[in-house]
Amino acid sequence: MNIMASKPFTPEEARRIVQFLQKPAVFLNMTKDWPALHWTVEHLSTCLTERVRFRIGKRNEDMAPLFETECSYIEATVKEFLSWTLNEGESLVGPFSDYHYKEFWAYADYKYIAQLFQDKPAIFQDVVWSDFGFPGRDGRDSTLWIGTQGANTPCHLDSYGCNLVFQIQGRKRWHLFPPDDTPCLYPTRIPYEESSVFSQVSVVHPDLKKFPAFRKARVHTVTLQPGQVLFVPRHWWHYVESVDPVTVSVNSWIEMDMDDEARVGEALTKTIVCALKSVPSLDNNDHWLNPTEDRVSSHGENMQYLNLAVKACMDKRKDDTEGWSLLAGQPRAEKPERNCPKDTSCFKSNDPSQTKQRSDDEFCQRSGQHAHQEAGSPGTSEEGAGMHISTNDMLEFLVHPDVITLVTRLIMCRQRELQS
Ligand SMILES: O=C(O)CCC(=O)C(=O)O
Repeated sequence: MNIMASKPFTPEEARRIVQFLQKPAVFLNMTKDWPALHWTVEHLSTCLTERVRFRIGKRNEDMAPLFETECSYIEATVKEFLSWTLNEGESLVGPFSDYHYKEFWAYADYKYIAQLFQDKPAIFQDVVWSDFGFPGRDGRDSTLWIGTQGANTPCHLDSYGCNLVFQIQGRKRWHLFPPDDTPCLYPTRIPYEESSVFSQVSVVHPDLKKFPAFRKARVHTVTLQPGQVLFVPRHWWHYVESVDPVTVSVNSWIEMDMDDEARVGEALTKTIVCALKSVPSLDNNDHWLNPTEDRVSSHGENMQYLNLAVKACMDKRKDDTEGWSLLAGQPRAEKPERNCPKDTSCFKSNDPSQTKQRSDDEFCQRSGQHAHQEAGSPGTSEEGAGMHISTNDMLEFLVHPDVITLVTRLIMCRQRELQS
């Protein structure tokens, strides 16, 4: 029998599911013919011979999440990792020698396959995301995760895109929460990582005295088995734990239209976090930068990044409006694509651009931004052909009375919660 014919969805059908579904889902029988199905740790130990960084954590049942800033790190080959798991740490030499297998877990997480296999590009084709309707998307656009039992990723949401996760070896348990549950998950940007918002709650052993609203969070759990593909919709929170002795998975984040605006939010967050955390002070000497971040960027770099993000958003908005009037009455998906690096051309938000623009305009009017722009004063100051946001502009936005009121309310809410 033709394996392709026995797949439950055509690429077009799978893509539409990914495009419109607002809940997590597991795809079955979509990967039977994917060569990456053979990427077990044994196999990877033969083709991935360079050392990679493993994150090490202690197996325990803490009521606080183990953030990446609190883990240990070692460099080891997959072969050394494999023998650590096989010997269960008995008579060990080498990079894992300080870590008893029964006490610790290890995780080579979030590894860009494009970097791992840069000298073996043929291997990229082992991962066939084109079966999900994303032509040309393969291992080059994916990350690899290799872990032992107990290896976990703290609960977080990804700011950009949605996610397809292919489980290859062993099983992983996913705990997912909808975006509407964000207040119940006590979001934090420390540790700071661009594109990840962490939860302060250890979702498997929550401290309900400290985080009472977590009681109301609506968890969706699934244990992902080898061969299955999990779809994680945009902004769903997730905590992930390996439940078998060895696990391997590969994922790919799929870009979405809304990422442009999210990029502005991320640039703002980075600018504020870096500015405040770079100030020497007694309460400012914690490990706040996630190890996945290279370094602390300067204020100048952050403002430049912010300006680029805003410009990309405005250019897109212009394109969308023009596209809409050119194709009046046509669905947006018909509009010629410009901004997506990959072919995600029909992968659009459900928001018609006009509705979004109207609500943006109303918001601007309410917050006084139109008046500013028309008067040519702060909000956005002119510079050359474009509109440059300066540090003063940014300060003005941040100390806007509405923002200050919201922050005041958040402070008071937390203090009241701590008191009760
Ligand atoms: O597999 C994991 O441990 C976490 C994966 C993850 O966070 C993601 O794919 O967004």
